[in-house]
Amino acid sequence: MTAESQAPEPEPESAQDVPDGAPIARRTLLGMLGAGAVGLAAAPYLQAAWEKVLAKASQADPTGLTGLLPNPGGFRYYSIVGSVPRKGETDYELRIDGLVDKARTYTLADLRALPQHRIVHDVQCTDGWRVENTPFEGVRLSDLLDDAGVAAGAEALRFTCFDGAYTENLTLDQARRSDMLVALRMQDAPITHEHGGPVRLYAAPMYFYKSAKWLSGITVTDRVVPGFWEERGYDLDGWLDGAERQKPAA
Ligand SMILES: Nc1nc2c(c(=O)[nH]1)N[C@H]1C(S)=C(S)[C@@H](COP(=O)(O)O)O[C@H]1N2
Ligand SMILES: [Mo]
Repeated sequence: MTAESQAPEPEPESAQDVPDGAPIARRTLLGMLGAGAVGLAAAPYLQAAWEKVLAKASQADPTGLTGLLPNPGGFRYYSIVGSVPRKGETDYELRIDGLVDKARTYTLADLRALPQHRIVHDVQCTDGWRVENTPFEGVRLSDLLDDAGVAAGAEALRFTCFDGAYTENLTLDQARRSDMLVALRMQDAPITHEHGGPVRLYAAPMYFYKSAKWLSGITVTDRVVPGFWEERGYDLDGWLDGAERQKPAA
């Protein structure tokens, strides 16, 4: 199934579900959200609640207009599909397969039992927004690759997501850097559903589109397979700056 066949058609005047369940015209919804932002900008303790409203609204918004609403926390919420199932303790799994000696499946508890690494780095989207000094924490991709054992002929990794649509890729050399994480925590708390929890990729030295949310699969491949945005013109390598790729990560 392709992402395009799943994408809802834009319906600018259609009714939308809002958090209280009442149908409301999109224009009204956006108006309400805009009005809410004015007060919230001055009340940092409401930031988390506001981010949830933004995330909820953007999931019901095929036009992407909610991405234009102000968010003092800096993050925008992206999903190429309208709704994503929630997964957690009992039903989350990460599968590693393809060109490996031993395919493996990890639960959240399995992932937590492995050595955790914390990285603080700026997050940068190609759309221009940036969030500085954002901590992410989780398991190194290289540790998972060592666990599975990379087989002869392996060149790259293909990431798949339980939204059923998004894909990403890294070369094997990129994936082995110490700043490539299978992240369980963001901003020193478990990753929220809105930010791609319970597990997302965090490719620290690259633009944020490389950091696949709702990560569910890692397939080791014999070549780079372009991901969702790469098929639409983005660079295969999402390096944040030219210098960074030269220096090996600490
Ligand atoms: N599964 C999935 N992962 C994704 C995306 C997406 O739409 N779906 N968008 C990417 C882009 S372009 C960005 S900037 C970040 C946004 O992460 P955030 O929603 O936590 O801010 O997720 C990346 N990973
Ligand atoms: Mo992005």
